[in-house]
Amino acid sequence: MNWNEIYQTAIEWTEQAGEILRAATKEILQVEYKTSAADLVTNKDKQIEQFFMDRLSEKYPSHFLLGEEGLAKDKQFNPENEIVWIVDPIDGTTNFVHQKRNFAISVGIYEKGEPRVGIVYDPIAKEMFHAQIGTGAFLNNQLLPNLDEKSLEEANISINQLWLVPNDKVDHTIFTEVIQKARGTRYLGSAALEIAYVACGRLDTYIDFRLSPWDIAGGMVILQEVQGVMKNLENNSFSVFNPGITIFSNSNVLEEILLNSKKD
Ligand code: 2AM
Ligand code: CA
Ligand code: CA
Ligand code: CA
Repeated sequence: MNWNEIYQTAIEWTEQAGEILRAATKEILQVEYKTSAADLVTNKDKQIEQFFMDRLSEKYPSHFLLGEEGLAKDKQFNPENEIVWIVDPIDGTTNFVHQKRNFAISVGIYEKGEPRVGIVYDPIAKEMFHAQIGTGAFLNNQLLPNLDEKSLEEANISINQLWLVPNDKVDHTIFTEVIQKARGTRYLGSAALEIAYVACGRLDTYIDFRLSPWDIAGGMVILQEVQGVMKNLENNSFSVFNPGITIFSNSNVLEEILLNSKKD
């Protein structure tokens, strides 16, 4: 398996897909609801997933595609045995529709369940975060340094509104002390970009639940390459296929978060 070639090909395709999305921000979008009024999908989500599907079946017909829009879901595969491209065609669809920025294409390539390549591309900012396992992470052509030592009081934490107010999805009190002690909180609305931002130090931690493999598969490889850490608060064994309540973080900050979070 020529992983350098796969890595370069994935970057090239993601860049081409990004051009389609950049152009799409000037067009009229077809927007539909999926499960609720807060859960949007556009014709472009499907078009980009199809773009990856077409190219994969031509160049790497033995590789599988696991995409959010499920276009290839009839093709059965076992992630433990195969090479799978885990693709989120637009991560941050709400931002894509409302802001026309702050969204990304996320691609993670895994072999027998092990991470190999990760790409998170913001086509508006023209920021390509990319990594091949063992060879460092990059923002465009710049090698990203390993994350600095940091404390919670110096940390910016990305966390969404459900951790701040009572709701029926999560115990919103788990991170109250963490939020009180942190320097600041942010929430961007694109999981893939938020993980990439932790990897380049713009954020120090990203906390979320309800994540799916395509939200995190690309970012995880990038974060791992700068010695960032990932933790599933529910079962302690992190897997891209079962993320649960997950913390993506600078390692020192994670230690303090665990000391300051309410666990049962
Ligand atoms: P998406 O844009 O690809 O759907 C903020 O909403 C982040 O959470 C985005 O990365 C979004 O991905 C992801 N997300 C995952 N599940 C979601 C859901 N059920 N509703 C809204 N966003 C969801
Ligand atoms: Ca979605
Ligand atoms: Ca997503
Ligand atoms: Ca998506």
